Amino acid sequence: MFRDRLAAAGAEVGAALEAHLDTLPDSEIARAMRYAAAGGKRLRGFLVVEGARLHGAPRAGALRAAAAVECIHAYSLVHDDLPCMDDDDLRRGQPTVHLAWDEATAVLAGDALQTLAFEILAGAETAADPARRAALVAGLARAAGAAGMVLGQAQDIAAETAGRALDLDEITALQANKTGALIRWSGEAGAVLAGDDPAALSRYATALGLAFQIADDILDVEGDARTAGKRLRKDAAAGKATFVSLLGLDGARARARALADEAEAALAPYGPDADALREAARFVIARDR
Ligand code: GRG
Repeated sequence: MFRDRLAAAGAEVGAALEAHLDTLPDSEIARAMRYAAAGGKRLRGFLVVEGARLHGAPRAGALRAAAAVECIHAYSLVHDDLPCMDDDDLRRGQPTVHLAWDEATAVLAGDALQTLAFEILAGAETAADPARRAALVAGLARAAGAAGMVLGQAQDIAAETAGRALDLDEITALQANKTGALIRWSGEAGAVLAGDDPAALSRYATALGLAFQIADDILDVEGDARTAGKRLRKDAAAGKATFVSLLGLDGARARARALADEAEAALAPYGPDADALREAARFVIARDR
């Protein structure tokens, strides 16, 4: 079953990530980083590992790339939860880092998770070929920064004071940056590790990323906060335009299904070997957390 496969890969990625965190000197920051990096579905790490398997890249390097993207993801959640951003009190079923510690610790733990990601990725054990390591580092920096995730976050914050709701094209572009860029990098990384063309995985992950975000908007409306491990119904309360507010619940569900189909179609060159990634596309639109 797909959930078991995701859980098994997630445990492996989590163990790799913990091993890197264990190289840090003991400190309150390192403890906050460990807390922030714990848990989660490890979907981005799973995509890296599965892409690497499809392209025959060594598992050890794939686990490093997977740990790196999960560090970036964890940092983004810690900073997103800060009072100056989304001001959230619950993440992955636990108090957010700025409540469990304080704001300064949360900012620094996020910063250090980000730098740890690049330390892991740049390490010689990630890929023997330095050009592949450099491509992964540059790609992740681009995906996480002011051309990707940070830009999307800034667009999201700007939308709150724009005086009008964003339209469908604007929301799609915002989310392609905010959550899509990191998911796309995760999808492509396995091919890059193997020195292969990532085009098919890129098409897959681009559609998957948008489907993931639509599912997140649906979850915000329909989900159970205890299962999701985070506060829900925030979008409507904030008067934010989402895929649900723009398309309606049924329309959003239909769009997510069409994107999952598109993601699956992109995997045609891989045949049945890519079945786990096909199931991931179905999982993403049906998830409850
Ligand atoms: C602070 C620079 C900066 C960026 C933050 C991605 C992001 C940008 C904020 C997250 C806000 C959010 C809840 C977006 C919805 C989509 C999303 C990224 C959900 C969380 O990802 P999951 O479901 O989380 O993969 P787990 O806990 O399973 O890893």
